[in-house]
Amino acid sequence: MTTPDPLTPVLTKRWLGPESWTLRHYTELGGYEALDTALQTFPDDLITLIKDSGLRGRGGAGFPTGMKWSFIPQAKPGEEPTGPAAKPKYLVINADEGEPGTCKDVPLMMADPHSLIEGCIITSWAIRAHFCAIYVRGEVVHCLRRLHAAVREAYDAGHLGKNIHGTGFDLDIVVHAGAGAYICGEETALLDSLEGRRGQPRLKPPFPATAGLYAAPTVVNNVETIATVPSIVSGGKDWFRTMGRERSPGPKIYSLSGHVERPGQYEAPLGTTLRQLLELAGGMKDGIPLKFWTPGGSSTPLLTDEHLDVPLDFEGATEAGSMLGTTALMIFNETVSVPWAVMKWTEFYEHESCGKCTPCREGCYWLAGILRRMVDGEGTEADIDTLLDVCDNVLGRSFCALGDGAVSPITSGIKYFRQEFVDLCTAQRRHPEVDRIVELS
Ligand code: L3W
Ligand code: SF4
Repeated sequence: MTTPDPLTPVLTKRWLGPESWTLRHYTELGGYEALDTALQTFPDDLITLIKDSGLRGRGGAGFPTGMKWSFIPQAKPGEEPTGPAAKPKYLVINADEGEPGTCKDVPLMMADPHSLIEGCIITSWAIRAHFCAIYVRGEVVHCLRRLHAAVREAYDAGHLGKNIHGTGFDLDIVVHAGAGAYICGEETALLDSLEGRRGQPRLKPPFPATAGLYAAPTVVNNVETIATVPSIVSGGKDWFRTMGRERSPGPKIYSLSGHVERPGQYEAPLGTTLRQLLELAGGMKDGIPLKFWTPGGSSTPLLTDEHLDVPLDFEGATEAGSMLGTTALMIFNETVSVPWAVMKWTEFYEHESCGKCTPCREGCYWLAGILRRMVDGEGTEADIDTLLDVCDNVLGRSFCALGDGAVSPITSGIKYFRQEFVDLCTAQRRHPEVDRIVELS
């Protein structure tokens, strides 16, 4: 990773150090000092600090973090807890990074696992949890090993376990491996999976904050969100708000992949534009012009070269007709066929649809089938309207966000590049990429 302006290395500042993942490296650079500060702070004051900092969830939805923590039912000081406040509280970290193009949480956990662990301890103190689970995507075995080792180091150093830092506060962290289903990144499917069941979304409300893991109050937050917490405790809300924009403050890890000279993670303030990020990443690969891109994984509608100056924060991306999502920017140059790319993403959703609700289960199957037919040179122009009609019956009618995400590439692809779909149908011949694959096989 390079660090030219306007980068704001907060989360990534330790990544390039030798053995950056070790406790020794983390503490040499001030790690676990925020924990001491936090443990001397009344939990409700910590929640207020996070609320005032404006930190918003980094997993895709941008929900205000402090507000989510404040939903956890707590007994009033001096009163006996009753009802939900009497139940145990849990913290669950969504480390099931599976959104196509998204590659920020795994690099973070590989390079700097202690920032996540310190964030988990501070958050657990704030919400009064004594158990935290980190649910990691099962395929990233190297990351699981690294987390296990870091958690062990933290126990051995007295940052975890009983009587943390002599305060009487107890916390256990368990690192749990998922089994590779994309849907388990949806928070309630993740909870079902963690409880040992098949991961499928639950009806919301009740939200996990009131009925989550084992039906007890649970905060579910993304890795990057929680790893940001120690820096806010150390730096304060005003420092945090010096970065980013009024309603989307702070730094963000933008992951750039595809046709750029230097793909990778670039930490910059929320509101940074693609034009600025491309400069940091050395520009378009081989100078071939940009054609389309996604701001936050394949679930966020495509944008084009008209949108180079859109501020990439929660408001800016939405105003441009997309979503910020996970800030996984997939960049495609002029050589890429939109119908082909859209078909590949739709096949992903067809495969990952959990099958619980009809619009998504059947819709993704038919959408992928129609797109395959088009790419095989057997589509008709009427198929374009059929695609949009099916999308219309999936969007807003599915049980969870996967259905809405699945139609995003199709509707936005047709919105900006309809002629390419028309040309594919009128040419009545296989897409050249199919010919290439047939030749290769
Ligand atoms: C209590 C209320 N809690 C909302 C909580 C809710 C959740 C958070 C956001 O999807 C998006 C999705 C993907 N009382 C509450 C409340 N909450 N109202 O706030 O909730 P929600 O439903 O807006 O979003 P979500 O279900 O968490 C996340 C998009 O992200 N995405 C996918 C990313 C994939 C990854 C990955 O692979 N790691 O992150 C990309 O764009 O489509 O729209 O905690 O409980 N009244
Ligand atoms: Fe499952 Fe798709 Fe329905 Fe979500 S929208 S519950 S993934 S079938």
